[in-house]
Amino acid sequence: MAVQLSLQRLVRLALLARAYAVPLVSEAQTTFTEQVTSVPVPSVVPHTNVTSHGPYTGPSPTTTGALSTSVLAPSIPARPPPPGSFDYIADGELHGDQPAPFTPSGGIGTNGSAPVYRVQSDFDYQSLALALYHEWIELDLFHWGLATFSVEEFEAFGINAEDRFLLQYMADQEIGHATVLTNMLGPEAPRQCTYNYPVSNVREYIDFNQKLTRWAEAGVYGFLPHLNSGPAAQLLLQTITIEARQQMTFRQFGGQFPMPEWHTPGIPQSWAWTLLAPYISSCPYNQTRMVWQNFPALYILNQPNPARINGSDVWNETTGAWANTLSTANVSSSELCINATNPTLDCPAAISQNRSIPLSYPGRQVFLQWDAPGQVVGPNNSYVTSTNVQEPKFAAWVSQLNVTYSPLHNVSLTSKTAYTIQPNVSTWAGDPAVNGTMFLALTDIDLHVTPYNVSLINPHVAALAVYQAG
Ligand SMILES: *[C@@H]1O[C@H](CO)[C@@H](O)[C@H](O)[C@H]1NC(C)=O
Ligand SMILES: *[C@@H]1O[C@H](CO)[C@@H](O)[C@H](O)[C@H]1NC(C)=O
Ligand SMILES: *[C@@H]1O[C@H](CO)[C@@H](O)[C@H](O)[C@H]1NC(C)=O
Ligand SMILES: *[C@@H]1O[C@H](CO)[C@@H](O)[C@H](O)[C@H]1NC(C)=O
Ligand SMILES: *[C@@H]1O[C@H](CO)[C@@H](O)[C@H](O)[C@H]1NC(C)=O
Ligand SMILES: *[C@@H]1O[C@H](CO)[C@@H](O)[C@H](O)[C@H]1NC(C)=O
Ligand SMILES: *[C@@H]1O[C@H](CO)[C@@H](O)[C@H](O)[C@H]1NC(C)=O
Ligand SMILES: *[C@@H]1O[C@H](CO)[C@@H](O)[C@H](O)[C@H]1NC(C)=O
Ligand SMILES: *[C@@H]1O[C@H](CO)[C@@H](O)[C@H](O)[C@H]1NC(C)=O
Ligand SMILES: *[C@@H]1O[C@H](CO)[C@@H](O)[C@H](O)[C@H]1NC(C)=O
Ligand SMILES: *[C@@H]1O[C@H](CO)[C@@H](O)[C@H](O)[C@H]1NC(C)=O
Ligand SMILES: CC(=O)N[C@H]1CO[C@H](CO)[C@@H](O)[C@@H]1O
Repeated sequence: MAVQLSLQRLVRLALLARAYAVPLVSEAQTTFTEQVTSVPVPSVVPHTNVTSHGPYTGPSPTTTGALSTSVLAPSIPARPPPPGSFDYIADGELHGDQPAPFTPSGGIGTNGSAPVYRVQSDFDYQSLALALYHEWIELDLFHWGLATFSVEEFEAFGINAEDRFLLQYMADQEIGHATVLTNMLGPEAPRQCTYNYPVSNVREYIDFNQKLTRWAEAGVYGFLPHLNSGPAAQLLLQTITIEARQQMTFRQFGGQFPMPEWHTPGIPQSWAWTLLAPYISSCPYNQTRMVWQNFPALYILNQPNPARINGSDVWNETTGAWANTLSTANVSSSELCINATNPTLDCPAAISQNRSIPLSYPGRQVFLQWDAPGQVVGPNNSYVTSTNVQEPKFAAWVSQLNVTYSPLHNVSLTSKTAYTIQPNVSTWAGDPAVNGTMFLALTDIDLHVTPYNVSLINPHVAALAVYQAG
């Protein structure tokens, strides 16, 4: 009986061994350690460590401006919902025959066709190329910080050796992200560029990372459901969820509440490109160009400063326009939250930090200044800022699921200044909409847009910034 059993077992093991091409170690053994099956590892996209940083100083570019073909109309008209949008009866019952057991009818890309992971339109190409430009800058930015700042400088903000390994790991994640996007774009995919970063210490660096990953993330959410290629959207989705975790990690490194909102906003591609391009110094000869618009810069003159104990008590404390990242240059040591001894006011790196003095609040007067269009920005200074707007009249607060307009006051077209009042709006009861790392645009009209059509706002945008609401 015992012999029979062990024979059966040996036969089973031999079959298993053949299936996995694993030799049996010893016939006498009744158990064995299955060897790990190896499959070929796909290579990553060619990349190097960017060695040059700083503003572009080379010759005037041979090509300027966004990529374009024939432009059919100045804007896309708003239309009613497509026919049939209200036909489906949402009553919890099944309304069609099932294509297979346990499978409801409907869905897109569900009929068994083999997925093809490639771009399928200009919209897809330009959107994924934009996302790739972001992955490349992040790869360099995360490495650059580790190489630039000392251990002591990181540790002064509570960012210890294990945290710094996480930063290194996040850089490595970008290699995978750049690879998957490059593979879906093909041989003309944008390559690595050189960059300039508006930071001079660890605190400013962490804030820039926190803001950049937010607009990179929100930039993808804005186009993901509009891609022609569902398979490409699938892979990008499984990439951008990592970006979202990085954004939260950088808020945690900065001692900020990790996610003071219930939803993450989506923004148009031209907004992400507007915010990104100024930090790209030069790109290789032949780099694939972008179709997207570069809007003029908006300066938040009293941009809340998360490095302060009282972050809203500020004037002109950013390292520049666009990202409007925090500057610690003129903050006295006693006003820095990193030095606070009261745990409700301090801000070393942590999983979560309560900030008992809010960075911003409904009713706050926000002072604004903006640039005229016609400035060269981006790789090799080869893109030019533009807007259709003659006179901005509103501030559009783009946060969570909402675009909320507040009127501009004291608009001066000569000094290009105005102020507005932070609106008091909620997504749902209990969730103030304006919070976290979000976006502020100046517009000429208060066009009603919602998350799926927010890019219809573009012809009305005069200038653009990141706003640090919480
Ligand atoms: C870039 O530098 C990092 C160290 O910061 C190193 O781990 C990595 O291997 C380098 N990558 C390349 C492609 O040289
Ligand atoms: C399956 O769906 C795809 C679109 O996802 C479509 O192009 C294709 O024709 C469909 N195939 C069949 C057999 O219906
Ligand atoms: C941009 O500048 C870089 C560095 O000077 C140069 O190698 C590249 O050819 C330039 N690209 C364009 C499109 O002019
Ligand atoms: C530039 O791009 C074109 C096609 O886009 C390609 O044929 C050519 O080889 C490229 N030149 C260089 C120097 O990379
Ligand atoms: C924080 O600063 C704002 C703006 O100056 C001020 O109104 C508020 O009273 C300050 N809060 C505290 C707790 O000091
Ligand atoms: C803000 O600070 C910068 C740099 O110190 C200065 O050039 C600019 O004039 C200031 N702007 C305002 C509105 O105070
Ligand atoms: C810091 O303050 C000084 C004077 O108080 C001013 O000249 C300088 O522009 C300020 N720097 C920044 C970065 O705001
Ligand atoms: C953190 O903030 C929340 C909301 O204001 C408050 O209910 C809670 O008591 C605070 N906890 C600590 C430990 O500060
Ligand atoms: C933003 O969120 C934080 C964390 O929940 C909260 O303490 C703060 O009061 C919020 N700000 C506003 C304006 O609601
Ligand atoms: C707005 O303009 C009015 C009238 O010129 C002036 O009295 C007021 O002080 C200005 N407000 C601000 C905040 O500049
Ligand atoms: C904010 O967005 C939610 C979800 O779309 C919507 O229900 C709510 O009415 C919006 N609030 C405002 C003030 O626009
Ligand atoms: C007084 C004091 O504690 N100053 C510290 C404030 O924080 C900075 C940055 O961590 C330190 O360099 C100062 O020594």
